[in-house]
Amino acid sequence: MTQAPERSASPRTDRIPHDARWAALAGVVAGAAGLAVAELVAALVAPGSSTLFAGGAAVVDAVPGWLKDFAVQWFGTADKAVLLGTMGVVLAVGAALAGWAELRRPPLGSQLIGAVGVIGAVVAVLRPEATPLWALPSLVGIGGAVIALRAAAARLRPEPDLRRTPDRDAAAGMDRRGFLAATGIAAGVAVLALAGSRLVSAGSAAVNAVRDTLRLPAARRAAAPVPAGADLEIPDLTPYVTPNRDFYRIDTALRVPQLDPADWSLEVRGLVDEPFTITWDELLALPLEEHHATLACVSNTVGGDLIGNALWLGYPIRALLERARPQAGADMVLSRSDDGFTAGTPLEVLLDPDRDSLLAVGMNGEPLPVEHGFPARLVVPGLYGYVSATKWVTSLEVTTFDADQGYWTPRGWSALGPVKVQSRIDVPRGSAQAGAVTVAGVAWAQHTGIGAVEVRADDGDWVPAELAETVGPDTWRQWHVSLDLAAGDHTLTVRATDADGLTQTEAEAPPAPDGATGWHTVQVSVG
Ligand SMILES: Nc1nc2c(c(=O)[nH]1)N[C@H]1C(S)=C(S)[C@@H](COP(=O)(O)O)O[C@H]1N2
Ligand SMILES: [Mo]
Repeated sequence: MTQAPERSASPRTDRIPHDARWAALAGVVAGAAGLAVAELVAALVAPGSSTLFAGGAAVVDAVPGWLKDFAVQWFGTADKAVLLGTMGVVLAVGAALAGWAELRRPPLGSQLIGAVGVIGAVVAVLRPEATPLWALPSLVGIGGAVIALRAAAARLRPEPDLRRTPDRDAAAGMDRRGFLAATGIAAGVAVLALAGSRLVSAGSAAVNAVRDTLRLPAARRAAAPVPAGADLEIPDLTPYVTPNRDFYRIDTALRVPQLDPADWSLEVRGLVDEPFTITWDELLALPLEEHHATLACVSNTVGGDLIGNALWLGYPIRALLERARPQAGADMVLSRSDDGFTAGTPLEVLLDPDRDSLLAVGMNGEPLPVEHGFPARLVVPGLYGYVSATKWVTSLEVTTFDADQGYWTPRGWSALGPVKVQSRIDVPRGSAQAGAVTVAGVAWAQHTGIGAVEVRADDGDWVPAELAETVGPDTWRQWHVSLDLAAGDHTLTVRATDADGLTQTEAEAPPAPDGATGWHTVQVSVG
């Protein structure tokens, strides 16, 4: 075969070694190997320091409030999987483009991948919980990716002197085996590194094992027993106490922090006379208390399910703060999680002797599940989780609202987050039989308590619902009522009034900045 030398500069898509698709594949394989090696190094350095997770965490932090809200509403607890999946697609496309660029305009592709590595390293080092070592995974991993890509691409590209020869077959054909070898080695490294990182992070399975064998002490002050009438046990009605496996989970952690209680401690510091640190064993030796409290997320929409009620075991935050002796002028406690999340809680609320705010270690009779904050978290009745319920908590800093703010405040959420009175219809959903229809649900106004719930069908009169019993004002309350409904389509509406006489507003407001309002309605077709 003969070709004019001057044609050799035109794009050659006819031969595999010159096909941009092979270069793209090399890019993807090199990128995957780099990320896998970064995972492996991260497993040794610190779990959150990998390019993927540090980058993902930075994306989560950079996401504006409305988009976070949107993600939670559309994907719920799958929001993290969606984020990681999207990142995977973006990175794969980027790596393919880098492979192609490396073929056509060397070393542009390696530069692109290298830039991702440098950005990954910088982003990792800037994580709130990072040390300088956090740069390592991205630098080592992406360095490896660059080497792999250069090696593979060089084999797709005839040597410059050969490029000028008319005999391109020799030039092109010679590279094919080398290309496959280079790419194959990179793919092998990717698989091995991933397997290795799995092995090393089996340490995280160890935290689960520690949790499984852990025995928490009994409460010195037990919770008031749940009255028999607190749970109406109506089919499909949310149970009074939410089982741990059904408890909603909301946090910014792409990777659940794995804290071994033996290494955990809580530091109480800031504007205090007596800063101190308490270890796990010291905490468990203190007289623990148990309280039921309903935890709600500010992102919950009207009728939504980002709310749950549990029995918490822990030590009063008030007692910890009193021991540290807050100074005059302080008005906020900034609690910090191992993963860098922070919440700003009014000091006054935490010092209130009538409010059972806990540094909790137990949830419904077990150690906290790892995704709910193991080994310790805060629970403050009456405040939304984002300003109070720090999971994996490692420090309490007494400070001021002027000097500091919690994680969500600069992202468009209110600095103060008292829970708003709300109610939800759980039953019926969809359809019902004509005649007496049981309508039931839950209502909450944590720390104030629910005074009344009313339901109406269509534009009819409000009918008072019967309230179930409750352990106290800090939990939600079930309610039920029987309505006579004729065949046809109906809209049921509920509204609650708190124990202070405040009835929830009909005005609809979105979750941001301080909690959704409006009445929950459901459509029922009665036949
Ligand atoms: N470390 C950490 N703690 C956190 C959060 C977080 O993102 N990180 N989110 C808060 C929010 S917004 C809520 S609503 C509650 C949810 O607690 P749960 O996941 O146990 O239901 O945790 C709070 N504590
Ligand atoms: Mo939340």
